[in-house]
Amino acid sequence: MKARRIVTGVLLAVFGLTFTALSAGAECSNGDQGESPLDRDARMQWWREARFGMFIHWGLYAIPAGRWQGKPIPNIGEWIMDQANIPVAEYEKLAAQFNPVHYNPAEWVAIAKNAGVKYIVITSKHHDGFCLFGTKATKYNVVDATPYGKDLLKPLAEECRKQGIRFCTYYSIMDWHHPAQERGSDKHYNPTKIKPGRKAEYVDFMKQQLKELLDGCNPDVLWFDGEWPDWWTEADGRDLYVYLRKLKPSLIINNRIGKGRKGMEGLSKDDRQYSGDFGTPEQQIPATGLPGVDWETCMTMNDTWGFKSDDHNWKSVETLVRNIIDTASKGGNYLLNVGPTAEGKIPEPSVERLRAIGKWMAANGESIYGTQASPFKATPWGRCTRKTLPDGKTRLYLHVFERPQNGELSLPELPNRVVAAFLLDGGTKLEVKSQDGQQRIVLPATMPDKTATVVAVDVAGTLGG
Ligand code: FHN
Repeated sequence: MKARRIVTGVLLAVFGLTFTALSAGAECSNGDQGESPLDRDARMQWWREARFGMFIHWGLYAIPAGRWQGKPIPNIGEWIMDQANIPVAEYEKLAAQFNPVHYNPAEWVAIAKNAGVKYIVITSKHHDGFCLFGTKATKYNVVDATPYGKDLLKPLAEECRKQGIRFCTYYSIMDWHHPAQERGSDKHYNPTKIKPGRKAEYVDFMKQQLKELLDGCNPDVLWFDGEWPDWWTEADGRDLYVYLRKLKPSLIINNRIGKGRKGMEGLSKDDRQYSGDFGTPEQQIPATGLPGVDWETCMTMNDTWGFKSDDHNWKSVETLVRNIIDTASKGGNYLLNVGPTAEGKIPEPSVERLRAIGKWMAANGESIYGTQASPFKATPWGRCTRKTLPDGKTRLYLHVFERPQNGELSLPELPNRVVAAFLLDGGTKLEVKSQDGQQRIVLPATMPDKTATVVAVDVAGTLGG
């Protein structure tokens, strides 16, 4: 064990320096050698093109579902152990009640796929320490500790592969159950402290579980969280990043493996100096994207990540679709959460919204998938994304939220000549006028899709060229 730590230490010292040097040049270290910008682009390509993922927060917390000893517990459902200050021995008893008899991975993946989702990120172990996968590192897992008695992640991973969706998984560094960590205060587990002399033990525990997850489910992304306790450092994150990328060089890892998150904003211009491949704003969409920084915002559909029986504050379909558009227009990915019930059902209000999102994505997904950020500073009528077509032309996708009073879209910042404009859904051609040196697109009297009507605009040459 000690020898391994020395080797890791040396490895880190080398890669740590390499990583910093490389990240200054916007690359990341890749196991045994630096990663070139081309290699990084190739590794990130599917993720950048995907633009839309589904988050799944599932675990023992779905049993109390926001209530404890008959009382409603405030805040997000998956924090009930902390918010109700439930003793570990009491909370552990939930495992004996966990029996998701209605869990149907094929149904969950079909719901996601029909919504236009390209990747799923499911919790493998949240802060409460309960593992949704079979693990030799602890008995506190769904196989050993519940009447259900089967791994929950492997069948979902297999279904994702069958249906052409990328499987990814979430892992919390902070662990309210592991004996090497202790509660932060009398009233709260968060943020945990590491017990003296037991950090290496816990890091080894994590590395064992993460290797089990890679071997068992082969996730394409490892989505870390719970990195904020002060006993976890950026250097720890970098060591873990190098360890994981050596195990799976194509793996993508978020910036919460280290200390680069910057609160709920999730990313900053320094993002490339920290471990991890993408920034992680949470419950917010940055005002603008950050050139050269990959990022993904994660958001709930109501107000909680884990299921709460009394949280009915569901976002409208219009809000959810416009969030996808807004995020893509700034060069980011949108990770939309569902919190399944203890029985294994995705709540009906979530299913209804995902179905409606899927309808919009089926007609307009071309304007989201594989697009880059808007070239315009201001688009008062909505949002814009863009794509380079195989013939080298640039296609702009103008997502009209509010039809301008004069019925025209002006493109003052566009020096390129518009060669065609049409409604993406259905192909109806639109008139393009040039007036006072500005190109203007004449819109139909009523916009076919109140949520967002997409006007496709093909321009000659490269933008600004
Ligand atoms: O504390 C967690 C929370 O429960 C949830 O998992 C979110 C989702 O990104 N992450 C943390 C809060 O930032």
